[in-house]
Amino acid sequence: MSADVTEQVDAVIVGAGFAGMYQLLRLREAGLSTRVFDAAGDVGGTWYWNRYPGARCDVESMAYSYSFSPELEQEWTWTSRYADQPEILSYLNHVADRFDLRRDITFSTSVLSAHYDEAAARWTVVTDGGETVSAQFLIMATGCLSMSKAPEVPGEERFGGVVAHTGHWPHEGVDVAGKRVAVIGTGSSGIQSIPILAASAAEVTVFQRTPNFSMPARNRPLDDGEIAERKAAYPEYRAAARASGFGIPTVPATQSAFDVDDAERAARYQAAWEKGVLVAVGGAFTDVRTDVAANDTAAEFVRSKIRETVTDPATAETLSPRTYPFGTKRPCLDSGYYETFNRENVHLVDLRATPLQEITEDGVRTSEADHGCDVIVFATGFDAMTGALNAIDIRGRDGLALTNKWSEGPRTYLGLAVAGFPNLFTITGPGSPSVLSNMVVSIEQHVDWVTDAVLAVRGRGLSTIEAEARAEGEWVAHVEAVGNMTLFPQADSWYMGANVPGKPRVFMAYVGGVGPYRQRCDDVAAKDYEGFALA
Ligand code: FAD
Ligand code: N01
Repeated sequence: MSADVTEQVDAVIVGAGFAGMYQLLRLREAGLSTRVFDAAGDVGGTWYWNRYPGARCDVESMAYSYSFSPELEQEWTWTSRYADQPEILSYLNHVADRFDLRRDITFSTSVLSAHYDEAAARWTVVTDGGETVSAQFLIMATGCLSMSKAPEVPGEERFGGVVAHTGHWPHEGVDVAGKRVAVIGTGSSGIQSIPILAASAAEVTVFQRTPNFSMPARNRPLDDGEIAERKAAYPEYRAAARASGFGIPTVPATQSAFDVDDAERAARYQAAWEKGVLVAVGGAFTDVRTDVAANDTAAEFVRSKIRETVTDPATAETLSPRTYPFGTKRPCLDSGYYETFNRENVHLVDLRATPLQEITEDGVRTSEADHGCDVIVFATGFDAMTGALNAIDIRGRDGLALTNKWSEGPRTYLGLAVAGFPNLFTITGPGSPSVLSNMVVSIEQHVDWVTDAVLAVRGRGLSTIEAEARAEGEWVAHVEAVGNMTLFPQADSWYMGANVPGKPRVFMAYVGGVGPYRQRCDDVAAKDYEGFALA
């Protein structure tokens, strides 16, 4: 053991959210000594950090949960269709307790670097807690949406009031009662928090750069009958989720938006709207995600709903997305978002017309006015998919830095592994369905696959598994080609890296579908890890 190394383990996992927790369980069951590190003070990942008012899932709770343990599935009972953040965090705490996970997790500790030692065929992992751990395998469960994006507005430090980012909301909460609140950003986090903030603040001013498409969540308490029914049918339900396009069982559309007349089309969209399901409107016809004209029928349907809901026509128009196809920036499920703009204490500022200039001592300055406020909420999102990975000094063979390898965009084989970085795995990494799916389904699939791969290496008395450059190149080309068959590349979205200045513009998720992707991963394993070198 080198002088610096404080501990030797079989595996290090970075992150203790849904992914890291399950990965720990699987490796522990397989008999590997494992250490987990998380910068957070406890388990939960996303659900530990995102404590802003209104935070909740938009995949139904009974689907957005682990499937690996039938006992866990049966003993946990969700109270509402879309659980709020405290309930999801309670669930993850329950999982941590039930499977005694915390004993292998070190909290409040960031992994700073991970360097591959070719001679030893091991990773050397350095933390800000002063530990240097040597591990055969390194598994990055660092999250796709865990690195908050800086708001890029000058002057924050001189603001005299309270500043909070939705992505790392203060644990003690932010008291907005009777206060003037500025919210910057109208993605999912803004859209979830604005109605709740408006209910208790004196004034809420929403600073919108790009309007988003949002649909009513129709959240409600779950009743005993439907809970019992789903619990009884869990095996079939989970199997359908695993085989589906987005990790949510749906009946696929069979007709183009232009196979039906205007009245029938409107009726189909209305039926989808009433479901309160994220993928319903986009899935109403076969071509909404692939054809601009078909897409515009869906977009116009949502815009008509905004006009129906928002009483001031000018505000309704400002809230109506017109610069990108429906669904190419992630749509939202909301609870009373558009209605909130009918309140007297809520104001909308269009940053396209009057750009944000700076934060002052007293508030937010645009090109047109000073907007005084007591609290600023940055709902400005994340450096998604690659942000948390690139923040760590990861070096593979020959000292190659991951940031250099990915300087023109992430390159992976199956979103699971990177050529030149043996024994390193990324859970829901770029190039996998990840953020285009019910992420718990994708996380479980990755963790199971990685565990099998690790056991294959060890079971054969070998040391390493590494993606081959050729297989990686073919996969990257395939991910791009499938993405180009959709409208996704047309939007300036975080899927494209467009929300972070200087980030390469690459469609980072795999849109070929959760079911087909799973099959591909299984085939690769069955063909003796085709495209990987085992040594
Ligand atoms: P995370 O939960 O992000 O956990 C990653 C962990 O890694 C974090 O705790 C972080 O602190 C830690 N970490 C990162 N880097 C380091 C480092 N260098 N050192 C130490 N620790 C590190 N997905 C859905 O499918 N459905 C939903 O309804 C849904 N709702 C969401 C709502 C919000 C508000 C957000 C932000 C995301 C939502 N998502 C949803 C996506 C969500 O991120 C995933 O569903 C899931 O929680 C990801 O789990 P994870 O374990 O992969 O990553
Ligand atoms: O972040 P976002 P988010 N000046 O990037 C604006 C998941 N999630 O945290 O679009 C002014 O979507 C930015 O404007 P623009 C989900 O996957 C799920 O809301 O770049 N404005 C945008 O309006 C989601 O997609 C839920 O022009 C600035 C907003 O800030 C993902 O996490 C809830 C700006 C950021 O929106 C991210 O969502 C929450 C600037 N400098 C999150 N910088 C559920 O409902 C950014 N903006 C389950």
